[in-house]
Amino acid sequence: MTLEIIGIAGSNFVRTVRLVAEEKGVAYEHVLASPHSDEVKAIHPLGLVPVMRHEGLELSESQAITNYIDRAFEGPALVPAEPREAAQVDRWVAYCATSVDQLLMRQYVIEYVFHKDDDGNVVRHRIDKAIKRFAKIYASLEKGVEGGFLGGDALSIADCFLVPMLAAAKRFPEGEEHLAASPALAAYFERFSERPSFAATAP
Ligand SMILES: N[C@@H](CCC(=O)N[C@@H](CS)C(=O)NCC(=O)O)C(=O)O
Repeated sequence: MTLEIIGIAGSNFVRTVRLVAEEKGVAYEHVLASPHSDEVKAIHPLGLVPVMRHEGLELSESQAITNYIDRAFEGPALVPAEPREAAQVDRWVAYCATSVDQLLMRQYVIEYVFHKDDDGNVVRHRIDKAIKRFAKIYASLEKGVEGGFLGGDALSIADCFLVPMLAAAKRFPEGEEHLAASPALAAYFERFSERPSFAATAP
């Protein structure tokens, strides 16, 4: 049975999982379903996307899903076999899925897209609070991609976590400015955005 990746196209974590499938060359069906829909709640206890189905296996949590796809299917390994190299990938995945996601997605992009005051304007003080921490996080990512990819010299799952968030933040002024001011990160993003997987998963 075909791998089913379930969730909305605009979710950074759904895009992460789809990027991993695309980069592995794994055929999959993208099933559109909203967070908290019955289909999603049947797999994730809190109704969060992405969730996945494959040959009787139902799985939630993007880190578990990406590792499953990497291990279960043929195609280029997206986590290195060498333990120290794998540790670097694990470290950047954890950092992206927690700290980077919290700041860039939850406290910034979602503020711009979903949270408006009674007049329909963005809540400026909440965005201003988030962008105070941008310099530190973009500097850490700038250093992280110095080997060509995040945490190493080959494409890995870590890149599939980072790129959707950079793309989402770039849609808004401060995200675009901080990316442009980070030369290695901007070049990395430019290179990745030319990959077929990037176009195939665009929201
Ligand atoms: N730890 C989860 C987080 C998933 C997550 O936060 N998904 C968001 C979309 S990017 C969601 O479903 N949000 C709905 C909500 O928070 O109510 C994972 O890595 O899969």
